[in-house]
Amino acid sequence: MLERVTRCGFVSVIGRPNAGKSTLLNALAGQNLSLVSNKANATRKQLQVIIGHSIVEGSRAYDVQIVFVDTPGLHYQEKLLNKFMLNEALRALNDCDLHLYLAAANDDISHYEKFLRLLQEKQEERKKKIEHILVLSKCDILDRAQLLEQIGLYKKFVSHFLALIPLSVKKNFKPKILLDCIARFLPNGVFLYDEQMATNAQTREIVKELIRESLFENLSDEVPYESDVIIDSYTEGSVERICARILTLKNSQKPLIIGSNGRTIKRIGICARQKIENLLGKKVFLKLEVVVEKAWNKEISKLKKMGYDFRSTL
Ligand SMILES: Nc1nc2c(ncn2[C@@H]2O[C@H](COP(=O)(O)OP(=O)(O)OP(=O)(O)O)[C@@H](O)[C@H]2O)c(=O)[nH]1
Ligand SMILES: [Mg+2]
Repeated sequence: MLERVTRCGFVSVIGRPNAGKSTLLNALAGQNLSLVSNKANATRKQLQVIIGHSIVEGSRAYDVQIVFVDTPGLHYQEKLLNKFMLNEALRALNDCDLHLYLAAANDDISHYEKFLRLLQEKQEERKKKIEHILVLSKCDILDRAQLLEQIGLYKKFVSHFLALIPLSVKKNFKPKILLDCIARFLPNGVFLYDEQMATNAQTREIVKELIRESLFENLSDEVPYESDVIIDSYTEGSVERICARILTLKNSQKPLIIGSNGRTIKRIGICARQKIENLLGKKVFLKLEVVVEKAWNKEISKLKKMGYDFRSTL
């Protein structure tokens, strides 16, 4: 008879912009909770995705609650919003029990070396070892020989990581290998969240992200980067009624979002509505409005109103 023990811990998903962090979490959750884009720097703030898993070690069975923390890509820019984003990533590095560092399979290894230097600094500051699993993401973009070569390069850092896991979310994704590995390294403890919960985020926060995802899909250049979304009202019913405002920085961006005869905003609306309907499994009425809000991303107080609240970290 196996003795049953519970484990629970926070696991950050950290790495360079576009490494596939949010895609991995959506694949683990089996639903699109986190914004994904082929454009880098899409995720702006932390999002928790909660996954249950079980492993057996010796005579014990462990039921494990893994609270993944999606983070913005590690990047250094002077703009206030980018500083907030970096802060979010570093905060996770301070707060979580374990870290998954995602390096895209074709990434230059110098970026991982830079991450190790960052870890070293944090460890000295906190006088505590900060453990991570190295995940080589997007392995489908390399052939077998290239992948083995790439893994070979990382092997010289073997004393720094707990495990190296190559994976692709797009091809033969096997979550068990990754989840088994994480479960081994989390502390024993009671579950922090209800087992039914998939995320700690409120539905309206995820809806905001799905609308932002639609902006990334339908707009080019800097417009999605200089835009954000506010959910003005959210009324539940047989049809969910959602009114949202798309904020953008400059007068010249408003016509780009609306498009000639309103074609672009209509496309954005349909795209976002379908994503929200998929998430909620019910019909949605979505009303979008575009407003120019100069400097929405340039002052701490304005960022806070948009849900980007600088908290003490560093
Ligand atoms: N080929 C391939 N593409 C992937 C894989 N995982 C993610 N992608 C793509 O990589 C791009 C970036 O994915 P995201 O999940 O948004 O990356 P991210 O690390 O969260 O990016 P930021 O939030 O900007 O830091 C998207 O176009 C994904 O479809 C994979 O396993 N294989
Ligand atoms: Mg992301």
